Amino acid sequence: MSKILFFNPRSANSKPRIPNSILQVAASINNMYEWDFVDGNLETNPQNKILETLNCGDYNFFACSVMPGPQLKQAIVISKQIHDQFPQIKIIWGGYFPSNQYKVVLDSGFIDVVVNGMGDKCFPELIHALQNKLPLTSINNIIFKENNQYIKTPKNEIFDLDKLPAFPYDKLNSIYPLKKYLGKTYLGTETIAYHSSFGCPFTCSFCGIVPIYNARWKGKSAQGIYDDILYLKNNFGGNAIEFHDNNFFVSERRTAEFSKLISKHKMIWWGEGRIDTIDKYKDETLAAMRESGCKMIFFGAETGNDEILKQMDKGGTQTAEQIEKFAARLKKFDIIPEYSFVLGLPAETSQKVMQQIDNDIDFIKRIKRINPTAEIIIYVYSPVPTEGSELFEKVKSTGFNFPQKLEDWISPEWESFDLRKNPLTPWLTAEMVDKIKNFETVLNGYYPTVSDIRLTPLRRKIIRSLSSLRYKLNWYRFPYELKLLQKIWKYRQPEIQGF
Ligand code: B12
Ligand code: SF4
Repeated sequence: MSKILFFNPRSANSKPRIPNSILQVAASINNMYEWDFVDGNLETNPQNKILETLNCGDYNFFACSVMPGPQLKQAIVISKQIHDQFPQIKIIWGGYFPSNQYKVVLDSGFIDVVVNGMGDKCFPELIHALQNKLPLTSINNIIFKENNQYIKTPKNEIFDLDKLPAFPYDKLNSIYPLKKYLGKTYLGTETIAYHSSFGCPFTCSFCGIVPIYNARWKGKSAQGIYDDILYLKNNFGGNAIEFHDNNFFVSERRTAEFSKLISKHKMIWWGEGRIDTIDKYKDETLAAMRESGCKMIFFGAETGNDEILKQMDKGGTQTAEQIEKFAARLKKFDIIPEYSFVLGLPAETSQKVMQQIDNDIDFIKRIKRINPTAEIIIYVYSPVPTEGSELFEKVKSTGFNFPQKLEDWISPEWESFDLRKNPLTPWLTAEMVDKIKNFETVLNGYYPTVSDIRLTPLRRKIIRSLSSLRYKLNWYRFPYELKLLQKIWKYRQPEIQGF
């Protein structure tokens, strides 16, 4: 009987979250195959731990979850070493990075199969087929290479989440105490990470979800979510919930039902949603959400430019005016809107790119005037290969190219690219990138994020008064004094590390 070793590469420097990607795939084979798990977030040397585990000779599969960014570092180095040292072990990658970048992954020569999107049904089928040397072509949701051709099998619809097997939380707890995953965050002292839906009904042209789920969304029932949360809370602890869905709030009915169910437990909760969706919610739903513990919601505000919004937000109805009004509306309900902006999109001329950046900076300041509690997250635009989208075609026409070799993704420049901090895009000059980053530094100084729980009131006061003149006079250049303080105080940026 062969065994599977799952690996979750390190994704954050602190506060490990419940590894939902691994739990969900492990649930699909839990009663069929033996498996073990190594979490790079909880091991000082995961490479040694993995090699030692594989040395026993019982394992035939190494199954790794990969999202863009720092996870790639351990994923690439360790997978390559396994391939060299244990050539009989099949290496399977799943998650957003291999699903979107399958060519570079399969061309590496050391990854055998990519799981494209949800792994629940295909993973057990894949293990069975590989074990018995059966053809893979009849298995949906996978990509592999045969005779130098990429074989991309058809996609399944999103599964009914209420019918999928329960997560093996107890087994996880026997490997790593589950308590270790319940981090202290802005939301609570023991924060549960939960993922309650797949996909998204929209098709924003910059988004890595679109190529995988093609504007489909399916959510677990409110009762199902509630039961899982209660199971975790009663067995392992938890007083807050961080919903990891791409778009938690698609169904107002589900949100309202969940709010009603969870309200008696006084758990603070947070999720990601769309402004144009939640703006349609009834006042009573918003009130019930806040009453039940929904303290903050993350929104892709993206930009204050209606023309760009249209270009980005195909199928959506979001406008600059609505972004402003909605910030004011949420203030009435005491829900903090966490608005994320994407600056530095391509335009016909360099002047136009700079103009867009300046306009967005003004717009962000306007939002802060309307609702000073609004949290602002700034990303520099990093293209995602959404083949055929208007925006991606525009990007390609500027000569932009993704790395051609898997190892290149872990070079420092591409790592920063993944973190949407250094775009490597030909239309953005150093001056533009500096302007965005310097504004971000000053903004974070004048309005430090509430989600950094280590930042004491005194530190907040000091950094706010230090950045006050800069912020008011629009003087963002060379904010070295603020950068230094943020470095010394290890200012936590929620866009990179989460809460
Ligand atoms: C949690 C999370 C984080 C956490 C990681 C915490 C941790 N666990 O250690 C933090 C906050 C650190 C983070 C950071 C980033 N993240 Co992140 N993150 C997520 C988030 C919200 C949830 C992931 C999750 O648990 N999903 C739940 C599971 C059940 O779903 P799943 O992963 O899709 O798994 C299914 C399939 O993909 C597949 N599968 C997944 N893994 C595997 C493995 C195997 C072997 C198999 C067979 C199948 C398989 O099967 C699963 C079950 O069907 C996702 C959004 C999302 N909704 O998934 C974004 C997401 C993955 N992140 C994303 C990004 C871009 C980042 C950043 C790079 C962004 C940034 N600018 O800072 C950073 C840097 C990453 C890093 N530090 O490594 C993007 C990726 C998009 C893309 N272009 O590919 C996503 C999709 C968010 C988004 N909407 O844009 N992230
Ligand atoms: S609403 Fe969010 S998750 Fe949905 S397509 Fe747009 S950016 Fe992606």
